[in-house]
Amino acid sequence: SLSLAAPAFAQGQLPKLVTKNGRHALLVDGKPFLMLGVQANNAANYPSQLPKVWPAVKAMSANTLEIPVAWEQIEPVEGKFDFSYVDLLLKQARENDTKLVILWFATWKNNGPQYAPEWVKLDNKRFPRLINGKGEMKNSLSPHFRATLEADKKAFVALMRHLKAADPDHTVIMVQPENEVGAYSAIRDFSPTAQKIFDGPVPSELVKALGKKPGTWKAVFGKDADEFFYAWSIGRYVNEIAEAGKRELPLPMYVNAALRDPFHDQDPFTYSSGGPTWNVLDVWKAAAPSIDALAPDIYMRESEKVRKTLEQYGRPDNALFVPEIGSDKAYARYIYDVLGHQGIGFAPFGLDYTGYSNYPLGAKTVDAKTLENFGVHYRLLSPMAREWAKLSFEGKVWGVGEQEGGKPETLDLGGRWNVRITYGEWQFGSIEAPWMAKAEKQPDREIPDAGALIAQLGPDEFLITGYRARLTFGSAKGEQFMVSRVEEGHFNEAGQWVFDRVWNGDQVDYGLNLTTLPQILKVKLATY
Ligand code: N0T
Repeated sequence: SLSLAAPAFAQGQLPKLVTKNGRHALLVDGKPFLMLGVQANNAANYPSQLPKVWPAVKAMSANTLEIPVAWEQIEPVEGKFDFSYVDLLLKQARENDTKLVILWFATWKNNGPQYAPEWVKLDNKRFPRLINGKGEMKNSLSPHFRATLEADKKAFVALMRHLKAADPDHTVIMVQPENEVGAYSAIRDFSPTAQKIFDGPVPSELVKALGKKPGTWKAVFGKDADEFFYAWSIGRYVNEIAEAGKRELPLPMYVNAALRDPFHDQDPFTYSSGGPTWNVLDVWKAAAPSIDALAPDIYMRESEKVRKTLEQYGRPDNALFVPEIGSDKAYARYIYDVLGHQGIGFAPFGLDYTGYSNYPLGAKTVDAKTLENFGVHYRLLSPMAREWAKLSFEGKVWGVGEQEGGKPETLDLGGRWNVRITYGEWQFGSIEAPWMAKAEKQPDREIPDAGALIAQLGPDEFLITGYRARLTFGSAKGEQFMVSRVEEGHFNEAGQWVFDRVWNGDQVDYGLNLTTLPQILKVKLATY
């Protein structure tokens, strides 16, 4: 049986991403941690902007801030480093009791080198850009040149060395080298240097990893050769940087992906080719063993697409982590799907008061209401975040966000039991019952915002929580059964379960109605 009691924290332990029996946990202070995160806007990485960031982190009850550190700001002049922003960021994160994920914006920040220092991005000779298949030079640095890799690596190593000294308590829990790597309007680099490598053999590590026969890229991968070659090339480049950084301070490192269509093949010319999209995850796994996770940035609102993406990235060999998701209300309920897929963290993008919003990807405006769309879920989850992370790592968990139209669904809870999840119900009766036909509809149901989480505590015992959802347990084999005890409670600071009351009567007669209140229930089922 699972113990929910948390052992004492071990301070100063290095954060670590661990895998056991195909399940994953991000260990912070030695114990599984659930990241309830938020990512700051792209130009929030300056001392002047931080006061506009922390109030949003607070308002959302986030426990982690993801924020850029730009190559141009730490090495404006080659070889001269300035970590004053990093130091201020660390100090303020500690004061705000918030963990950090550092986003290393360097060679690639979405295809381009805008965040590279001028001495890099204006020196095309020393740091060449790529040439696409049409012979056009694009504003994206090529991964095939040593000078570029060495320069980026040197700066990243300096950053990690600095963190090692300046952050002994590990306020920084993860690092993201680069951002949404890959190239737009180019499948790969076709420059003579690149072409020469492309015409050579596929490296034996990759041939072996994918169970292929040796040969040239074209011979081994056919129509996928250009993209696979580029994914491998960028993967090796990022891996070398991550590996060198980890030699200074081995924090967990992940690479985020700008996604392609999750269901269909899409022309790589139209997305960030070479990044870890679902079709090249195995190439990336082989290319970048120093990268702990490949992580999807989700800017698709449809639950079908989101769920497919979570399946693609949550694998026994890849911890599911969503470092970016759109910032408006429609995305908020996906926290439940991410946790249902045993995700280790979740972070909407661009929620701060620096004055930018990325509609139509995310919200039109970023204000207190926008933050609260996520805040309601974070406030529900934060008191039990450690316990959830532990249950997710060691046991069986399920979770779903409301689908479009409040479509009900039934989850199989491992054989004996199932649970039907319905939305838009009043607490009494059922909207599906004819005698309820005259009852009003629940208000504010146009944008799906509900979700439910279930964790198995024992053969016939479950922990449940959620938001605006009704959970009705059932016997998978049609046995006569009853909900024998429903205990409402909460977790205290030490992670121990505190009993508050037993739900009975109206509270259980029409399923278990999770409302907008932060409710956590332990449910026991029995046959008779
Ligand atoms: C994201 C963000 C930021 C379906 C956009 C998303 C962030 C970067 N890029 O605000 O720039 O740094 O990682 C790209 C989405 C592609 C379009 C998807 C259409």
